[in-house]
Amino acid sequence: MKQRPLSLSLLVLGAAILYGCGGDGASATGTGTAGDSGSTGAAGATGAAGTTASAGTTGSAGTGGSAGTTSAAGTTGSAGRGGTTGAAGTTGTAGAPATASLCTWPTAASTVMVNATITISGNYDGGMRRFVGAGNLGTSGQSESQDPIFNVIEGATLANVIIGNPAADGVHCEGNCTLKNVWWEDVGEDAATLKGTSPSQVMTIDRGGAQKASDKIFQHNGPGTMIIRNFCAQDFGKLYRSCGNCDTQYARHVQLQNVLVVPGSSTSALVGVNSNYNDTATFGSILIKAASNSLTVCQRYTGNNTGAEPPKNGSGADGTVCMYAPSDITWMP
Ligand code: ADA
Ligand code: CA
Ligand code: CA
Repeated sequence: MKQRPLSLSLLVLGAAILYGCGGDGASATGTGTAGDSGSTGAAGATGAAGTTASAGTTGSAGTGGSAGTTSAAGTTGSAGRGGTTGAAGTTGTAGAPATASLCTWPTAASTVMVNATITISGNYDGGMRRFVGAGNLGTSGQSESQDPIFNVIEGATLANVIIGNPAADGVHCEGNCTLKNVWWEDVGEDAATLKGTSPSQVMTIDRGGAQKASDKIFQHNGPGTMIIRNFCAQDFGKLYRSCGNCDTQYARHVQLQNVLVVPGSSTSALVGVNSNYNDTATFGSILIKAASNSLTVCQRYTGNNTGAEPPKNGSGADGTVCMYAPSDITWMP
């Protein structure tokens, strides 16, 4: 009769120890704290493995033992420690796409005829539809009097759009703007222009591509900076030109990062800048599908505001206007 209370006490003690062991792990119905960051995230939906993927939203069970399936919610036990390897982040930021794959042209979901310039404000997602000029916009060729298919106002984003033929004067940006995943199948007078009003404005072109530009792809008329990254430039005259003879001239800046260049018969230079107005051009991860030095990477001009044709005054990296190292440019015929 004296042994029964003792066995009961041992049973209670044993259970307490068991509960104690499980106390370090998250209980079945309790909530564990978030796991540590995974050291490597899985690929983002649209890109290669991100080096900076975010942590999984929930950590795995703590290392202190799995939760006892018969335990009650761990009101007294501490939450499980974060797993030593967090789950891969499902929404990790995708890394930059591989340069060699940038000219993978998309298929249009459908085609829209555009009779009058479409004004873009806020964030516009075109759903990979193809927009084609019609009526007054049904023009291509090199006339400078064409209007754009899209006019992107200050702060707006144009995304997931294919511009077909005729493309008229493409896209105009009034100031800060982003063109994300925009593709020009047959560039009109030019593909896009930064008109701009202030030196602090930035036009960012991220992903997408342009082809069949008998002259320029991107035209920079206002002040500010144009960033062209993760882009395909195929069969064109120049990828970028800081206006050589606009009525009002400014220091303009261009940054090229991760660009696949497939030159055509009219390709003369990647970039044209005015050294006398203190333009700058920087280059990184440029892959040119042509023999070494078979085209000009950075052409310097003496610009003017009289409308005269500006003369060339030098080309190649000079450390002040045209900035790149040999390793920034890869030639691959
Ligand atoms: C040329 C022309 C400019 C402007 C520009 C453009 O550089 O000299 O005045 O029209 O093209 O915006 O396409
Ligand atoms: Ca022009
Ligand atoms: Ca133009």
